[in-house]
Amino acid sequence: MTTVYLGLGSNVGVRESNLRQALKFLNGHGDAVQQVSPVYETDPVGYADQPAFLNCVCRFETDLKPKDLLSTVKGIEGLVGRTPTFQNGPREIDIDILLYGDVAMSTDTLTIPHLRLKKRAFVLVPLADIASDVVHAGSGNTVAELLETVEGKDGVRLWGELL
Ligand code: PH2
Ligand code: MG
Ligand code: MG
Repeated sequence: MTTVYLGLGSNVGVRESNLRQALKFLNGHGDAVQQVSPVYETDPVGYADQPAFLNCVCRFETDLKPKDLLSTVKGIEGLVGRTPTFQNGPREIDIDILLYGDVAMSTDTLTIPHLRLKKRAFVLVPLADIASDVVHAGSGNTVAELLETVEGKDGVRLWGELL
């Protein structure tokens, strides 16, 4: 089993239900969600003219290889009702592989750790709630260290708990 951290986000439809459904489907895949961070309401990053997101992070144990995990989370996005938009655009659900054990890898379709993780307060704030001492493979910094210097933390506001 490998410990994986997944980032979840939603800004279309009933955002909370979309996050809950995604976590439910993740549990149904023979693997298990071990921990879920608090949920934050976050200002959109990358494309401003869209509703605020709800974001959270979960810790997930899996035997799936990175590529198979990617297919699995894409399948779950479809089950939750994700419809195609554009890069950084609005979405019913987004599930991103943030960290996969201590793996650092990059292919055409998948980069681990997630490419923009270090720059995104909406990921680092919830990630630090459940994984502050975990090391970001690649940079060697802990999540807590990355959080200290990231910009945009004022756009990330505690919203509540899902579980
Ligand atoms: N996801 C994006 C682009 N911008 N902004 C916020 N606040 N939260 C997100 O989850 C998000 C975003 C692309 O995946
Ligand atoms: Mg994303
Ligand atoms: Mg994504």
